[in-house]
Amino acid sequence: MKINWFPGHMRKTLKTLSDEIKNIDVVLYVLDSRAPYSCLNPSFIKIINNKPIIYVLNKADLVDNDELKKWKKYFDSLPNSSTVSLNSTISKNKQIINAIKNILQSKIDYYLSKGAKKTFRAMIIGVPNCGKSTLANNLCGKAKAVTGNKAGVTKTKQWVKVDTWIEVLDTPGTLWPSFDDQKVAHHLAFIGSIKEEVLNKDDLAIELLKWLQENNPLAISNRYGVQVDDDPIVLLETITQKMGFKLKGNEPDYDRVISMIITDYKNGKLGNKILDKLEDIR
Ligand SMILES: Nc1nc2c(ncn2[C@@H]2O[C@H](COP(=O)(O)OP(=O)(O)OP(=O)(O)O)[C@@H](O)[C@H]2O)c(=O)[nH]1
Ligand SMILES: [Mg+2]
Repeated sequence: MKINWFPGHMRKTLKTLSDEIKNIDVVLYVLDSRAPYSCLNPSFIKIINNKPIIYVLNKADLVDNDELKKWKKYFDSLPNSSTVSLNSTISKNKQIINAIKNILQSKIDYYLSKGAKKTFRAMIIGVPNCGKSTLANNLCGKAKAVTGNKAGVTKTKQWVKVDTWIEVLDTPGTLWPSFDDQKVAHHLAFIGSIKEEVLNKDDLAIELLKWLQENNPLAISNRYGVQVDDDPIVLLETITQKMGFKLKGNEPDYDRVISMIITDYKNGKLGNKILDKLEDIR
């Protein structure tokens, strides 16, 4: 399955980010903790242009904590940045605000010493569906931005006031013109960052089963109560039989099972192993 998804609106969003960056004090770079490396958009490096970055390892509740700690250590080692891991669906999270204060400390002190009032601006960026709007809502304590578990919910930029001294810019999710590494594309598809309409769902489910068989077979047997076979196609048949999903005429309803597997993974129901591997970082 070859995946590519870079519609015109994403190119437009990248232009918007480039235009906005000059007014931005800090970038909140949101990553889905299930695939933190795959969520790194190569188009962002040039746009960010040396502004301080807070890497937000979001959806931390969906992954194994020990594994995530190793990833946090990796992101902590990157220059001019800090890292926070969190579940941004839980309200009133102060970690990000503290991280912003820390990273902007000298700038904040400078304005304080001048007795000047300054509104600092943070820009939230990330691939589709990683939780940018949820984070914006978390920071302001209100459901100002629309959220949803599919790619491409946010259509335009939106400023959100967080406090007297800080506002954040929520932006639409963006990918990049082509995936050199299809493993990255698959991981992004598993976590719901690629619009389902452009994916071959059969292939996606098979790829996902293959990954789970190799890396977390228990997640499949626990969820569907089946023995995990070596061949993902056989496994798909076994799960279909076990679920008893049937079409008219008693034919097995593979499409329903395929949709179920994809949705289950997206909703964190198929284990908490991180898809990316630290040794794959290039
Ligand atoms: N479990 C869990 N779910 C989360 C977290 N953050 C966001 N979500 C869910 O992830 C889905 C996507 O969240 P959004 O905030 O709409 O994502 P987005 O990055 O703004 O997506 P686009 O606007 O499409 O780019 C929603 O169903 C959220 O409830 C989190 O920390 N943990
Ligand atoms: Mg959004």
